[in-house]
Amino acid sequence: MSPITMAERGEKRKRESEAENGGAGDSETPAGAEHPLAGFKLQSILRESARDKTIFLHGQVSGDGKSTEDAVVILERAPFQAETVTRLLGNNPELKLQLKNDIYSVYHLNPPPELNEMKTTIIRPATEKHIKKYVRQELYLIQETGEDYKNITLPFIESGSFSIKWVYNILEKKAEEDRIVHENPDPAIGFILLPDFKWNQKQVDDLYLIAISHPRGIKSLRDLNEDHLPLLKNIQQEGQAAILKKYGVKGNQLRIYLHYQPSYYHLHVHFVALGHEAPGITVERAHLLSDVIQNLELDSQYYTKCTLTYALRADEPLLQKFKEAGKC
Ligand code: DD3
Repeated sequence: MSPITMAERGEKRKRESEAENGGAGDSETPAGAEHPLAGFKLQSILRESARDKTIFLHGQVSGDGKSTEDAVVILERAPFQAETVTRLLGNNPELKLQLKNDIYSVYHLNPPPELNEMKTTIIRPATEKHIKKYVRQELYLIQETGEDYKNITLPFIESGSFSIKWVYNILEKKAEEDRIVHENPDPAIGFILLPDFKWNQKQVDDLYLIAISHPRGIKSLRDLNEDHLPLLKNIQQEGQAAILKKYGVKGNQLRIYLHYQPSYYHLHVHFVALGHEAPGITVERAHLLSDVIQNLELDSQYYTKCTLTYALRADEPLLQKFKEAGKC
């Protein structure tokens, strides 16, 4: 679908939804069947950040027929692009003076719609877990020993319903195939590199890609040993080369790391612009791929034996398991 068609469709939907909102209220309209946020009713604001220019919303949308569905909607103002800033300023009539004092003045600028984009991420149907995830919570550090992992964390992961359908969709080319930047199809040392959801691909300042391993069943850092070195080195080398080729960003300007705990239990590696302070780059969560490779070279069992420190939210079931075991 061309961008123009998408924009036109968006406009059409907007008019229809406005008509709907001005009308009888709950009545179904033809647009209601298609619009991902048809009949959106705000339930609560889960979180907002003035600094990040984001807001996380919980609401209900009309599902199939008469039922309603929970949805999480994340709105985020898009970063500026060097290519369009001149267009933003050049004799723009929508520049309204707010105050002037000496050499200082402040204006309100109303950008043209195409430069006023807002990234909108929708999760629907959203589960209780999705909804809770975005509410701010007190955090607590866990010091997970190798034994703790075996006795507490692993059984918890195995008992849980952690759907990674979206990961398999990518690996099986059922979704996002057109977004793949690089693929090594080898079943043992292969992976797919593609832009993460968090990145709109319009500026490299906040470049963010993920490498998803073709081998399945490697849940996290804890499962890695020397057998995985060829896979990890491959991801590092080919990932860097592909990013240099496509985006012109060199390997020494990338922060390449794994999360522990990860947000999904299938081996993946984050490639992020060094200057971008992405969430999850904190010392208690990010493990540099180069360090991981070194540690495994020193000791194949490094990650089965070592104590890993990470933060858990107050309401997380895993924290409860550690409490029950008298470990925190
Ligand atoms: C996710 C972690 C997961 C909410 C949100 C994201 N990159 C993804 C589905 C497809 C993707 C990702 C979970 C889910 Cl916003 C809950 O991330 C994804 N596709 N991070 C890409 N390319």
